[in-house]
Amino acid sequence: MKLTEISLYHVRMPLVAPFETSFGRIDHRECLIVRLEADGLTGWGEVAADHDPGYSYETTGTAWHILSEFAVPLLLGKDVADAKDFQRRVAQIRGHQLAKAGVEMALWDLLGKRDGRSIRQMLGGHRESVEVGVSVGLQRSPQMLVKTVENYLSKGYARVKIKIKPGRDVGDASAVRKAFPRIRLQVDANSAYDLERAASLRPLDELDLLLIEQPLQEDDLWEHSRLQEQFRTPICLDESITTTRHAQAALEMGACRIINIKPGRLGGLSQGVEVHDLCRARGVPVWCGGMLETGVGRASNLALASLPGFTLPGDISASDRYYVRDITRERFALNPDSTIDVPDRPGLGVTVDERALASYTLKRETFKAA
Ligand code: OSB
Ligand code: MG
Repeated sequence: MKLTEISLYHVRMPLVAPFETSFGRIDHRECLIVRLEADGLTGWGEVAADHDPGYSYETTGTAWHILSEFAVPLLLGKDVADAKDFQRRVAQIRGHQLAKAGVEMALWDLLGKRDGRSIRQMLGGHRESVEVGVSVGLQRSPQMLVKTVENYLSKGYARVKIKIKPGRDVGDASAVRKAFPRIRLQVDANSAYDLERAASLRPLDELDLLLIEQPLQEDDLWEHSRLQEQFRTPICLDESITTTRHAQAALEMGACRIINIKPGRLGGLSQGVEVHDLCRARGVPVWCGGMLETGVGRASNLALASLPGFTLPGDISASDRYYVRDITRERFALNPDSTIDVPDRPGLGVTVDERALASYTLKRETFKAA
């Protein structure tokens, strides 16, 4: 489709509650929203980078720079056939997966609207609703954590992930396990440990956790493989897996037994499907991670998570877990069986509320083909 107009929005939205991880605490989330125009149609995408380089080196600032200076000139006025063609065109931009993924998402939305097909259909997803859980940030105390978890359980979430960091790991996880002996529980360290310090996590192996997510540094595939040998609980990698090659290497060297697939971190939905296919062929379970997305990114995650290899619940919670007012007219609700419905209208299947979007926009720029 010939891209006649590309707009970038730098957005900042208040969260319903602060979210704290081993890399920091936020009460607002930033992102970039991408809008593509082609053949009289509009496609929307979301760049999941945040303000600070805590989770990834990418930020809303770097994404703005990379997209406006390098990606837009490669794409504007060009006839982009599909995601593969898009990836070929932006291949000369090294890294910056979150930035690329936001544009690829908008392209999928356009292609789906042109063809009258949902992204789920285009990707070959077979589920109409997907199992989800909730990611709970660090709380002031283990008691507060148990209360917060209880509140989410009462809303119907059947799987809980808690964030951990040194000094707030075994105690927090044990308190939750003791209060709720039967729930599906997992932990996420966001790279807060080194191999030596991670030895203190050994008691986690007795808590019947689904997985331990990203304990070590993101470039430490080898050390994750050493750590996995010491644990019965599967290690799951998030930050470490930014390409299909990394996924392959991680599995070959036993650095993890489960992969968290975030299409943003991998550079796009097409790359998310690639890692899914690789894992499925090897019998490795995957699940869809989250980045506190708006309704735009949430719709994309739901479509991806409808693929058959996503056998563990995703970090895709209901809209009201994140935002009082979202930028899509559709709000995603939790079904009583801890699932969320996958949009079935063409493209992402959501409508952007442009007034809400404008109210959160710090900066906007539109590039038009000559
Ligand atoms: O590590 O999975 C993570 C949010 C922002 C950045 C990284 C992560 C997260 C979450 C929240 O855990 C998942 C969600 O509910 O969107
Ligand atoms: Mg994570």
